Amino acid sequence: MTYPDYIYELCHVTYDMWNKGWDEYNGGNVSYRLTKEEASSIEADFAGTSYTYYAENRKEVEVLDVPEHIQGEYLLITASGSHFRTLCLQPHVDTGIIQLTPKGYQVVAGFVTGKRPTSEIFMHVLAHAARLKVDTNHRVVIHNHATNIVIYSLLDEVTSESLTLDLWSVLTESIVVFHDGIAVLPWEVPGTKLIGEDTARELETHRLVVWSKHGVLSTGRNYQDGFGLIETADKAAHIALELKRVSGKSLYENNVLSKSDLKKVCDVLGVEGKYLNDETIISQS
Ligand code: 2HA
Ligand code: ZN
Repeated sequence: MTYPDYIYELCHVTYDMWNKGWDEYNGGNVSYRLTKEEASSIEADFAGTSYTYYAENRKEVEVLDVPEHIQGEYLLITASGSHFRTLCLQPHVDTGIIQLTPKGYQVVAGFVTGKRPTSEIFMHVLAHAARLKVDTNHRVVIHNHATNIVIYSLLDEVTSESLTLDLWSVLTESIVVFHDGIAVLPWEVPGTKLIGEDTARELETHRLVVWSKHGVLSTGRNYQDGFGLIETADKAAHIALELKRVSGKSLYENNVLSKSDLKKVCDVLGVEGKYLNDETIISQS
C-alpha cells in the first residue's frame, strides 16, 4: 500500500512538529492544495489504501463564502482533534481531501471515522485564497504553537515591526529566510471567521503570521518551506530570549545586528527590507 507523496510529506511534517514540541495533544493543523495532476488522480491514487474515496452523494458542508478563485480546489487537511504524535499511524482517520465549493466543501476522500476538518478551517480556506493571489505556486498552510514564539508574545506586547526587527537582529539567516517580515495579530479567539479574515489580510504581504499568546502560522510552496519559516523564526526567538536571560540586558543593549547590517543583506538579496529606513535605534525591549 503506497500513498501519494503529499500524504507521506504531511505525515513527516506533522510528526516533526510534534517532536519539536510545537503541537501538544491536538494542537496545530495543516492543509495542502493539490496540483491539478494530483487532483485528477485521487481515486486511482487511493485505490487499495486505507482511505475511502467517496465517488457519489457528496454533501456540501456550508462553512463560509469561499472566494471564487479557489472554488473547486482540492485541499488535503488535518482533522479537528487529530494528534500529530500519532497522525502517521492513521492518516486515513486524521486527514481527508476536501473540494472547495461556493459555500464550503465536500469530502472527497479520507476522514473514514467521520472526523471533520480542523476548527481553523476558516483560516485555512482564506489563507489559501490570499496567498494564491500573490503566488500561483502557493500550496501549504501550517499552524502550530511554536514554543519560543509564544513565549515571546507573552513577555511583551509585540507588533509586526518590533517582532520582525527583534528576530532579524539576532540571527543573520532570519532576514534571508523571511525578508517579507512577520505579521503579528493581537490575541483573538481561535477557530473564528474573524481570525481567518485578519490572518488572510496579513498574508497578502507576509508568509508568516504570529497569533499573539497562541501560536504561529506559515505558508509556502511546499511543506518544507512552511516548516522552515517557523523553524527559523522560532530559533531566532529562542536566541533572543536566551540573550536577554544570559546578559540580563534588554535585547538592543547586546551586540546584535544593526539596521545597517540588515540593509546590507537586503542589498545582496535584492529585496527591500521593511522597517529599515528609519535610522533611529531599534526600539528597546
Ligand atoms: O488545532 O491549534 O488553534 C487546534 C488548534 C487551534
Ligand atoms: Zn492553535
